[in-house]
Amino acid sequence: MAALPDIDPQETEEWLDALDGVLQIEGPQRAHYILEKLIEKARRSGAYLPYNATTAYINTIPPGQEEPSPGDHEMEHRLRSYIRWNAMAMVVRANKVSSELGGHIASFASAATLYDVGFNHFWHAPSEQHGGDLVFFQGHSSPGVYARAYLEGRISEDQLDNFRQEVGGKGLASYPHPWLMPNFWQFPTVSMGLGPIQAIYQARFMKYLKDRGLVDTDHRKVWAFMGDGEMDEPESLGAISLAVREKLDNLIFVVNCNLQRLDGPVRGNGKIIQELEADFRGAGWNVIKVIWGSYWDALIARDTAGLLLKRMEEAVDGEYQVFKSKDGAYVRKHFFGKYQELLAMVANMSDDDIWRLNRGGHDPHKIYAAYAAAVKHTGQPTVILAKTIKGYGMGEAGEGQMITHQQKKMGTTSIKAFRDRFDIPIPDDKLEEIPFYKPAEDSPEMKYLRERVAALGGSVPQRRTKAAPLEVPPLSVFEPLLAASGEREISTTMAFVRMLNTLVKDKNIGKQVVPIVPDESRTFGMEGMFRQLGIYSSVGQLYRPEDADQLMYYKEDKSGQILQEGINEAGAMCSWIAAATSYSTHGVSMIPFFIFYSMFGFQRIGDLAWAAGDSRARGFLLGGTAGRTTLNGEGLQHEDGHSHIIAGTVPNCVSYDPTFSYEVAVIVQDGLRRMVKEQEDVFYYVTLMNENYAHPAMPQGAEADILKGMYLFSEGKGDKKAPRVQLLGSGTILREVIAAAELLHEDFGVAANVWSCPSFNELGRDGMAVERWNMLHPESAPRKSHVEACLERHAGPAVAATDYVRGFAEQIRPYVKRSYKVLGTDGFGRSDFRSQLRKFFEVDRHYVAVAALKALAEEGKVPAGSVAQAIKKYGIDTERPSPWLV
Ligand SMILES: Cc1ncc(C[n+]2csc(CCOP(=O)(O)OP(=O)(O)O)c2C)c(N)n1
Ligand SMILES: [Mg+2]
Repeated sequence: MAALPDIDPQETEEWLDALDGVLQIEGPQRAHYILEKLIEKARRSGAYLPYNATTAYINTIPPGQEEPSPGDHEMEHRLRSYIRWNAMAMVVRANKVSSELGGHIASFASAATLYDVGFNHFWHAPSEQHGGDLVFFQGHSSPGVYARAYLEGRISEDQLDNFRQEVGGKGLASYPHPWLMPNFWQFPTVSMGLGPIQAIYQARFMKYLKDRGLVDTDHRKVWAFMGDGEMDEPESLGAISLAVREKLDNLIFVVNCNLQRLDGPVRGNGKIIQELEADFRGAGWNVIKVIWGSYWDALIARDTAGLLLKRMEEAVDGEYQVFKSKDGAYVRKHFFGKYQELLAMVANMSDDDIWRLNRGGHDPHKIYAAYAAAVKHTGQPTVILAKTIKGYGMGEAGEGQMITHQQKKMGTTSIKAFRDRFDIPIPDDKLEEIPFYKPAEDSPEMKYLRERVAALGGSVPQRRTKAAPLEVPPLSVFEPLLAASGEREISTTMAFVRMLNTLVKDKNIGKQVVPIVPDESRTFGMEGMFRQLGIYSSVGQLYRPEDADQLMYYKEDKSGQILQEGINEAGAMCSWIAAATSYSTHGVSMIPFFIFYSMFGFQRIGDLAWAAGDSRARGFLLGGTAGRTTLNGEGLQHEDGHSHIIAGTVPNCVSYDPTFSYEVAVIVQDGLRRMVKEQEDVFYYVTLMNENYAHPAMPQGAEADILKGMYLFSEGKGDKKAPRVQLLGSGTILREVIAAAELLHEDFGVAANVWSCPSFNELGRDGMAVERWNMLHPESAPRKSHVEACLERHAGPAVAATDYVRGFAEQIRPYVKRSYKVLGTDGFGRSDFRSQLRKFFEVDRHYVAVAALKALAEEGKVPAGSVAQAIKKYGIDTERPSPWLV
């Protein structure tokens, strides 16, 4: 607007007068209608009027329309001041002892009022009357949340003094970690961007639970707090359009716009609030800007010529930061001083008065009005953009300063100024200790605090650790998968889909199953489920699908069970986390199965998988069409040879690479038992393949060893004198291993046992645990790892081959306790026939046989010549470069 000249002010005035008339007599709705009509008319007449998603740099809610807070403002101010003090004190005290542990003061200092208004008036704890609101706290504002819990009597002084000392379980977690404080924190947020995107999908999942008649989630809100710097993470903004499409009016984002991130300003040369307004408004959110505090109201009311607004819009965030790091005189000179008229406007204000001109995010009245409007808003999600000051109250120790984010120390002068500014009743001679402050139990403040907590049904945050256990079907219901497939050739993906089909029909848990797909159902042969279960859509199906006359048509339904997330692994993972933690957040266990291309799983959304571990998620992740050489035609970006390695790094992720349908059945059934019945806080990652082959029947009694990760699949043929070797394998490469055993027997008279190892990861963990125990109990009879227990009665060197990098099977080397050769698919994948790829990566039957012969030759069990003979016989090129180098 500022760029367009006013060529006829009188005409402008006439139009504005007319609008004023409409506003006064008929109200804003009518004015909006007329304006839209005018714009439409202009556009239809061919005028180019670009859409402008930003509004003036003032509060969205004008003073006259602010809903007043019913609270006792004096009382709340005092309590908030104590919380500010204690939050600061816990960090400064910890850093007096040693600066090793860190902590943050400035972020919560800027957000204290934003949290306080929520705690006092909006956030319901789970109770008989209310399901509980869900709050995603900004991770590094955790000291403020602890400080409030301390006043509420939930946390002791001793715990505050053990901030960030988590070892031993007595201290407080650095950030919100359900893993470390399972009764307190609900959502891990500190990896920037994961809070916002998880909050969106949580709000959506609550609508899903309601629409499916599983949980009444009405009247519950999801509140997500985030930093303005955090909004630069693609995850923060990447899913905001879903929130609009799904009309998530149960979702409220609060962006603390303190204009700074860690290194410096978020948008020194621009305005983060205006930029975010355009992003969110453009996506269709209800945007509420809380820029200026009440002390500005009178000035803004007098700004009829719009010069103050012009100055507000001219100043960039870099300048706003500087203003609040200085004083009133500086603001007078450099902000108002730019125009004589503005200087005149503040002429009768003292420098202190000017300094008191507050920002919206520090004004409880403005914040209350924004929150009240947000919770009442229907049909759209709301974002509140609140302008604050980073390091508010820290004074010369950091307020508005570049370094403030990492300031963990405050000198005595700053501490004293802080005490005076917030009126904390601590005498001068005690300041040195920076003691925590809590009013007497029978003080009016503490009574008020208890009343507020009681009115909202209890304390926030709090986390449930268990839900009612569900009855899990016995393994026998999957009988068809345990028997041999005979002539029929199927893939493990097909076996899994059959199992899922049985599960969704189960009368005890069928309804709890949540199949989640990122536009990949047809790839996995799951399209039959579209019609059978329906694809969840909050509006049902507003069109007749193209394939409506087909048996398995594309059915969208308001009570649909499948979550079809589109090409969006991160969003789908967030839906999965919401479902996988439903036992805790909603008190009802759900059983999510998220099936995705394994390459676009852990590698793509690994940080969310890590957060899922922290969240104590329970559910199944299925890496479909897995394996470097098994998903064969897709090439380098698709063919996964390392997702198991990443899965193995998440401590409570149990992962398997099964070969046969009975292994899939045993693993999934036991996973259900552990997660849904026993309520263990683990989740499962299972890789599934698309290679079709015949499946044998389950060997008698193999279940327990399948779950441990290794069992004897077949004994080697040959008499007592035959050289012996132990062959290990997993996934489809196990079939190459089985073939190698045949070759070894037929071509070289070697007796090869074949061990199926559905989980090298679990074998590795078991081995580590046993080795550790033995080290610490030197005088007890040593325990044996499962690998050792399996192999001890079977002589001969061992060879392992998988469709994953060597590191996968290498994990068990210390427990094999004999010569051990490992083959794997290190290197970039590529497209070709499976047989070509297995040869390329040197994991096919011929390489397994050669590796076995080499191991036997090294031990003198076969002549060295037989290795050379095999190389020649199997046509192996000994001079080709290593596959991981080409
Ligand atoms: C993914 C990720 N990257 C980097 C960090 C490190 N980090 C923690 S806080 C912070 C700055 C945060 O700035 P902002 O989001 O504006 O929050 P404020 O503290 O200003 O409220 C950074 C870079 C992180 N926690 N997560
Ligand atoms: Mg910030």
